[in-house]
Amino acid sequence: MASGVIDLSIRPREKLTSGRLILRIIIVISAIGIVMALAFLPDPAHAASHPVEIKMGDTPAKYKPAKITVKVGEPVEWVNTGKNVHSVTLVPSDAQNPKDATEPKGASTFDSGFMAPGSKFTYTFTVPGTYHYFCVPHEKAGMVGVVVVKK
Ligand SMILES: [Cu+2]
Repeated sequence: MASGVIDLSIRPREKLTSGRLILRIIIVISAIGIVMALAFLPDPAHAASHPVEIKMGDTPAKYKPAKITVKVGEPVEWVNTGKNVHSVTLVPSDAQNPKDATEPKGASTFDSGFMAPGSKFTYTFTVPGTYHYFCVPHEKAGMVGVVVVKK
């Protein structure tokens, strides 16, 4: 970078060439900027190829994070990182509190069933909106989660 700038000042006579060099430097600086942006900001393409992960722990029994926002078609993966059985359930008839199991109009309900420690459950949302789900054994203990799905 710095040496490139010095090279330019050595040949001030070549106006056309220096103009081209300035353009090249601008391109290089832009490329560096893009690389830095990719390194420090979340990359949507990267996020799409790796599911968004939610950990399920025991003390307290919680989803971490309890609330996430994803895009339609972006897979979400729940991992039971605890030693107890958990679940990822959006079945209104199984909920003790109706507010813990809601889905947008036209969306399907889903249920992982009981998940043993170390097991995973993946679900891909196809209808945008807000989903409230819960853990069957720990709903009363406050193990509830929210997924906001954007178009
Ligand atoms: Cu649980």
